[in-house]
Amino acid sequence: DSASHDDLESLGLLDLPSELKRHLTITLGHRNDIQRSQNESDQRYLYRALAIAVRDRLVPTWQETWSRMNASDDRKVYYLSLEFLIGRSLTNAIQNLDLDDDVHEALHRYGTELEQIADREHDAGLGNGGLGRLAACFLDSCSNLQLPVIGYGIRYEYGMFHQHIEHGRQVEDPDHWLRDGNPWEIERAENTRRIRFYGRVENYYDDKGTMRPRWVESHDVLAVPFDMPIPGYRNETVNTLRLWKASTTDVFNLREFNAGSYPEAVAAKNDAEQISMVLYPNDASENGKELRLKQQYFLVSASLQDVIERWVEKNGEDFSEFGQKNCFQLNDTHPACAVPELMRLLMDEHGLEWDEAWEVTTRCMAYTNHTLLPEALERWSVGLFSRLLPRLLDIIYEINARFLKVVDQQWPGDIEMRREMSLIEEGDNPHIRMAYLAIVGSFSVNGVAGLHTQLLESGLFKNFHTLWPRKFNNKTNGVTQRRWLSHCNPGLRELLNETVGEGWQNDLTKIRDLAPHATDAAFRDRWQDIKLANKKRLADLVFKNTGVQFDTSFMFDVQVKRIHEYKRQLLNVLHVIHLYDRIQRGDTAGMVPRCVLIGGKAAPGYHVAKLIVKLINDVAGVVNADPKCHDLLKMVFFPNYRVSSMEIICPATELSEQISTAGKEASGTGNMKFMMNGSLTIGTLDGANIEIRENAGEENFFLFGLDAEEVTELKKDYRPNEIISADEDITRLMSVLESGTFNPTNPGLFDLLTGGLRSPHDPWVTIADLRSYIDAQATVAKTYLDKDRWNEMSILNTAGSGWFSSDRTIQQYAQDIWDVRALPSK
Ligand code: DL6
Repeated sequence: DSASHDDLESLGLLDLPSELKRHLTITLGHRNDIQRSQNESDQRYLYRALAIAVRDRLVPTWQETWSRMNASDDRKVYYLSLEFLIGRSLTNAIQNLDLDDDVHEALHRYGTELEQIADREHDAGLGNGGLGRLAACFLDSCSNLQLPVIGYGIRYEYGMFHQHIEHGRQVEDPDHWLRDGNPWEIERAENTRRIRFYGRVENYYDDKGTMRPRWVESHDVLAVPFDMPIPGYRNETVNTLRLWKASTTDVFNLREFNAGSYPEAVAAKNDAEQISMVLYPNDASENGKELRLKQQYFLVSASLQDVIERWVEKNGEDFSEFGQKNCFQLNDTHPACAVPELMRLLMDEHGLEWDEAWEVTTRCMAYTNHTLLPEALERWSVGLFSRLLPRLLDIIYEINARFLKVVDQQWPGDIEMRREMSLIEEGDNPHIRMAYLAIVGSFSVNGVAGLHTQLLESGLFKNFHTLWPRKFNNKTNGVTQRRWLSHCNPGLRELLNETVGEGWQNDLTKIRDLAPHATDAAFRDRWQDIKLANKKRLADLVFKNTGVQFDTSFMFDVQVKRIHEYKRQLLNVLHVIHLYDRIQRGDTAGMVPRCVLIGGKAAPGYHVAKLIVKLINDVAGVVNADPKCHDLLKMVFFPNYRVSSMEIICPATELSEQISTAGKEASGTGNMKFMMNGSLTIGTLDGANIEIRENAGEENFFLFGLDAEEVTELKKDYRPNEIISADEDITRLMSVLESGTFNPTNPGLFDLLTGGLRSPHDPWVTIADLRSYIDAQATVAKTYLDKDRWNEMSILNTAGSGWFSSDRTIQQYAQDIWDVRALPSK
């Protein structure tokens, strides 16, 4: 145990097997004597009892870390994010506390194993994809590095929807992940905050006779915090993720009640609670819905009030050092209201003047951009803002007026520049540009991979970069090797421990030492055996979920991520159709048997993405039913892809598909998980793929396609139909697709997709990259036939993955942006 035996005893804790029994029988009141039971209900009880027993062991360190942080005068960081895609907590906590042996012993008495019990935990799916999972990896790294960082988010009652497939189509089911309770959270009702909405702004005279604005007649909602522990790796540190739940205010209730409107009072409760009811399931398009803006402001206001209250408790009303001692990292523009909200709190609640408040605010706000897609850039209608957050709108107008003076100094008399850079997009229905608000209010703006940051500087935010070049910086994403290698790939973990020592779990640069072993034949065999065992595990899961039997001697070719046109799952499908067509024609020389797995969720309102899911399923259906394909090709759409499925998928993958249109994927993080686990990448020069290729070595990466500049150039005169007719393979595969092979009873079903591919206006230029992709896939096949070469390349990919640890990313944030140091435990 991480705490010593004496420590545990002094806290009244017994050894783990006894604690498990106690929680099972006393805390949860379980009636049966569980003996070798495999019954579902017993296993759920066991999960809950074990989770509580493990959590109890985190609590003392958690309290100590919190006090250590509060006592310190060093700068602190708050990671504000609408999403934290945590996944499961039990196995993570067991690993970080080094409790594996105790847990094994405790469960042995009930005739079961951790793997089975861990599977009973619902994923905490409080995020859509990359952005939310990045936040979770970052918190893990902050704890690992003992940095004083608190995560702030929303405790959604319903997380990311469950996806199931009916007749090849995605169907969404609500994800009530809290239905069996959440043993990992502790409610902190004493830190409840009050959040205002609606109402109006009026002026009044304060005690000094100065006229000041104030927000009145607001409808208030309460924010109740629930804390989740974020354990560091065997380092006596447990940081906090504070998630806010919305609740009604008693006063609001009572007012209605006194007026004799009991039902209305209860309805009001519902109204308030709606704010934290459900996660918006769009990962790459803004929403514009009032409830979404409420969520954003709710998170921001509650979190800022929380930080300010702790500040005032310690420092009184002196805010002169607040900016130096606190830093808020805005995870995309979703929490960008933090800029005007901090101004409001400092001025209206704590009496600062504009200039002081602005000085403080711009010293502590930092903004991370995660997308170049124009449809994902948030803009809020001024009308909605003025109704919902009237006081914030006044502040935004004032920020803008002052900012436009700066623009005028830089570009005197340039009206067009003022229009372009204004925080308000003018027109019949004016909108607030949230990214611009975040840039103006922050001291740091960063992109998430080298190419992405370059494109922000030279494109999307060019004018801002010209004005403030030093605000901009790059922080290439990373993922935590503790979840994405050590935990999910136990076979490889043991081999790495043996080969390079255990230090890589804390310092992934050490994994470099693996490289010399790539040429050792015996080592390569062990490497391949581990992959094979992982492939078996995945094949079982695929069979359980789809009924399709994957052959583990085939190459496992995988693309898992949100379904989006720019990520080009369609390109992958076109290649499968090409292979299918070759098999039909008996042209199979040099072909390597493949299992192609595609998984991911489509936003419920994204029609084209949902049609892509249908196409994948229908192509898979035809391929898997065709005896000619039996020895050469299998395909599945993996349903309900989520964090816990990736933990099985990435260790088993041999070929990682990273095939977005160059210039569109900001970074990608799945690409890094695959690389760590020894997959080879087939990919474009996009996002972090570029850095993956540099670190793996060009010869260990299958590159294809146009680069970002070439894509821009091509779009001036793009003629996909000419490309199709000039290429025999492509002509044939398009005709297989368009002749209804996959939709015999529903002609025209996929016309929207094929029409898009053939359109000169296809933004994703899929056809332009198809030839190059098919050729690169042929090189993949050829390489796979040479087992030694393939395993060598695989080892060199893992060996080169040190750069992609989120520990490295977080060290860079800590040094270059946050200016914070570790707070070591005693
Ligand atoms: O930075 C994390 C992740 C990147 O790896 C992906 O490339 C990017 O698509 C994703 N961005 C979003 C966009 N959301 N918004 N806004 O999820 O961020």
